[in-house]
Amino acid sequence: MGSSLNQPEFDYLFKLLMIGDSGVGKSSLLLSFTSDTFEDMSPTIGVDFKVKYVDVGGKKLKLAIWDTAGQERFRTLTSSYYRGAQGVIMVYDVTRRDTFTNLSEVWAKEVDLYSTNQDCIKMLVGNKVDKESDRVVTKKEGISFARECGCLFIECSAKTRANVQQCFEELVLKILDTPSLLAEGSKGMKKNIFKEKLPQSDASTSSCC
Ligand SMILES: Nc1nc2c(ncn2[C@@H]2O[C@H](COP(=O)(O)OP(=O)(O)OP(=O)(O)O)[C@@H](O)[C@H]2O)c(=O)[nH]1
Ligand SMILES: [Mg+2]
Repeated sequence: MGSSLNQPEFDYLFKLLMIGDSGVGKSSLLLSFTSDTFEDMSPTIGVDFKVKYVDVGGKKLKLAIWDTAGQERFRTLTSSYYRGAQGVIMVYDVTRRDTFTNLSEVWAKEVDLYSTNQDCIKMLVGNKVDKESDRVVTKKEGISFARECGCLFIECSAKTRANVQQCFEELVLKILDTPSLLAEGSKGMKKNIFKEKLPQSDASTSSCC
């Protein structure tokens, strides 16, 4: 019964950003997380965006997940998407070493440069662990790099969906554990519009332009 009309739709809105080289599986991970499916995808053009509602740590969360293009020609476009993100997911492909080395050469630098939340939580993700026989980047190397740049770390597979939910959940739990990212003024403001005093419903008082 309890009508949802006077209940806030969610407790927090978090903006998450996915970055990493082209072909590492960012869009596939996002699809795997939001739709429980895996299909062959075309490279992302510019940026894509998906919303998912989750219950984590006893909170109702709205996740706005920005999936950026890894291709170099979109790099300048990508920088503006860092604004206000509480979490950044840096993805590499465990079967392609260049995607791993580019994390320190390119992606970690971008995060430092463009991130506007200084406490923004970073998650390093080694994807495609289903291709174990083609693996060239060891788990130990991933852990070590994550430690170096203060990231969380997980290995997963968008294809088998191994660890995909955990990846997003662990990131979100850490955000929930970071007071500065929950504070009003950050983009993760508690959504309170149903509790806010609404202006008098008098058209003449409207300040809308
Ligand atoms: N075997 C395997 N293949 C994967 C996995 N994740 C993605 N792929 C494949 O890798 C290719 C690239 O995946 P995308 O998700 O498009 O990669 P992306 O990082 O979004 O690439 P851009 O949009 O160009 O930045 C596709 O052919 C996927 O099917 C995985 O976990 N395992
Ligand atoms: Mg993509």
